[in-house]
Amino acid sequence: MPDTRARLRAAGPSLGLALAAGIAGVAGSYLLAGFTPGFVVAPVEATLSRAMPDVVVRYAILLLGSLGQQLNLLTALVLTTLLFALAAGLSRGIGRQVGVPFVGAALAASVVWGMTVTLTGAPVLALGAALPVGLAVAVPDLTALAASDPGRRVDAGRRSALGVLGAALGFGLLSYVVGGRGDSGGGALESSEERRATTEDLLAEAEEKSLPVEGLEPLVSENFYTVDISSVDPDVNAEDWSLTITGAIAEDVALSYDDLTGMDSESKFVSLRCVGESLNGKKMDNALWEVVPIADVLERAGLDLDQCCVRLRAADDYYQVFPVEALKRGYLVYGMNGEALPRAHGYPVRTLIPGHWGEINVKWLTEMEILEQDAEGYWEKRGWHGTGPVTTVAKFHVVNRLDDGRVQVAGHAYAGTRGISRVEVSTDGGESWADATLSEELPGEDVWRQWAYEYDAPGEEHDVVVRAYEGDGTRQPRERREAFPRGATGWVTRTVSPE
Ligand SMILES: Nc1nc2c(c(=O)[nH]1)N[C@H]1C(S)=C(S)[C@@H](COP(=O)(O)O)O[C@H]1N2
Ligand SMILES: [Mo]
Repeated sequence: MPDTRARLRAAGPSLGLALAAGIAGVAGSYLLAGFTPGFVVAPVEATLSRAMPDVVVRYAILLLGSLGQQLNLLTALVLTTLLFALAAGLSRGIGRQVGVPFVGAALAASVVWGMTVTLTGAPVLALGAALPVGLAVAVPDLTALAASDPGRRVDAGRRSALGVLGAALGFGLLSYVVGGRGDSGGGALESSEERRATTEDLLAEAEEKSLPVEGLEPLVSENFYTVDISSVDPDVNAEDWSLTITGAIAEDVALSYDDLTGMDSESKFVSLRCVGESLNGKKMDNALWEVVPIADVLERAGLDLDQCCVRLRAADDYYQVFPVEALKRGYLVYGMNGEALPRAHGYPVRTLIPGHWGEINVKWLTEMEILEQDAEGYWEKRGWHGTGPVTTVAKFHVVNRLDDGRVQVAGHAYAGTRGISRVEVSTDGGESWADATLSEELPGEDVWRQWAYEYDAPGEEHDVVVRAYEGDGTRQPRERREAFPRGATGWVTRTVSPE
C-alpha cells in the first residue's frame, strides 16, 4: 500500500495533464451536444455577452458583426477549458494526497459534471464533459500502477501526460468534426396540398421576377443574414414550445405549436433589415414566410388589447418592447421558403412586424407580455432606437462589365411598408440622373425590389450614386447618418474604375 501511494505521488507533472483534461472535457461536451445550449461553452459565452459593458456590446455585435461574436466565443472557449483544467488539476492533486488510485479521476469527473449541469441544466449531456476529464486524469494512475521499474516512474508519468495531451487534441479534432452535425428546424413543413402549391407558386413568381443580373441576390434571398445576441442559438423543440400571453390582461393565455399551425395561415413575402448595418451593408434580405396574423391569435384568445405596449421575450433571453398597435399588424411565423423555420431564424416560432427594423422581429419567441407603460428593450437599453419604421435605402452591391463593353450596376431598394416606386442612378457623381430598371413588384406590404442600370463606360474613374423613391413619390433623404442609434441614411455612392 505505501508503495502504491508513493508511486501515485511520483506520477509526473500535472500541468499538461490538467490542460489535456480541460480540452478533452470541452471537446466531449461538443461531441454530445453539438452547437446547442447544451454545449458547456454556450452559457459561458451568453453570460459574457450579457455582462459586457453596453458601449462594447452596442458596437461589438451590430458593427463588428460576427467578428465581435467570434472573439467572444473564443474567450468563452478558453475560459471553460481553463476552468475544467483547474478542476482536473486540483482533483488530481487531492487524489495523489489520498493515495488511492482513481480517486482524483472520480473527483474530477464529478466536479466537471456538477459545473456543466449548473451551467447548461442538461444532466445527461454533461456526461460528455465529465467522462473525458475523468478518463484523462485516470491515465497517470494507470501508467504508474503498470510501471514495474521504480526508476522509470517519473519518466513514464511525464510521457503519459504528453500522450494524454496529444490524445485530447486528437479527441478535440474528432469532436469538432462530429459535433458540428445536424440541426433542428428547417425541416419539412407539414401543410396541406393547397398551401404547398401556393408556396411553390409564389417562390416561382419571385424567381421569375428577379432581374437577370450576375451576382445580384434574387428577390428571395439565397443567403439570409442573421443577427443574434448569442453565438449559440437556442435549440427549441416544437412539441415543447408554447407561447404565453401575460401581463396586463385578465388571465394568462397559452398557445401550443399545434394550436398555431392549426390556424389559418398565409404565405407572405416580408423583407428584414437590421438597424445596426452600415448604409451599404448586407443585413437586409427577403423571404417567403408562413404566417398567422397576430390579430387572429388575439381574437382567438378573446383579447382586445388597448394597452400601450408589448414586451416580447425569447428563449435566448432577448426581449423587445414596442407599441401594441404595431403588434396587431404583425405575424407569428413558423415557415420560411416552404420549409419549417430554420433554427438560425427562430425555430419553431418568431414574429414579423411589417415595416419595422429587424430587432423587433423576435426569434425563438416564448412570451408576449402586455404592458401598461413603455419600457426599454434589449437594444434600447444599450442606446439604440431601433423599434420604429425602417429608413429608405437603395443598396449598390453589383458592378458588372458586360461583353459589349457597357457597365451594369445593380442592387436592392427598400422602404418598409412605404414601398419603392422608382430608383435613379447617376454615373457622374450626382449631376445628372436616369431611371433604373426595377424588378416587378412582389405581393406583400413590406417587400424590397431590385434595381439595375446599364451605361457606356466613360473610360475614366467615375462616381455612381443611387437613390430611391418611396411608393408615394417621396425621395430618399440625401443626408448622411451613421447607423447608431436610428439606422443609417444617405445616398450610396461607389467609385467605379475604367476597367
Ligand atoms: N430572440 C432573438 N430575436 C432576435 C434577435 C436576437 O438576437 N434574439 N436579433 C434581432 C435582430 S437585431 C435582427 S436584425 C433580426 C434578424 O433576424 P434574422 O436573424 O432572421 O435575419 O432578428 C431580431 N430578433
Ligand atoms: Mo438588428
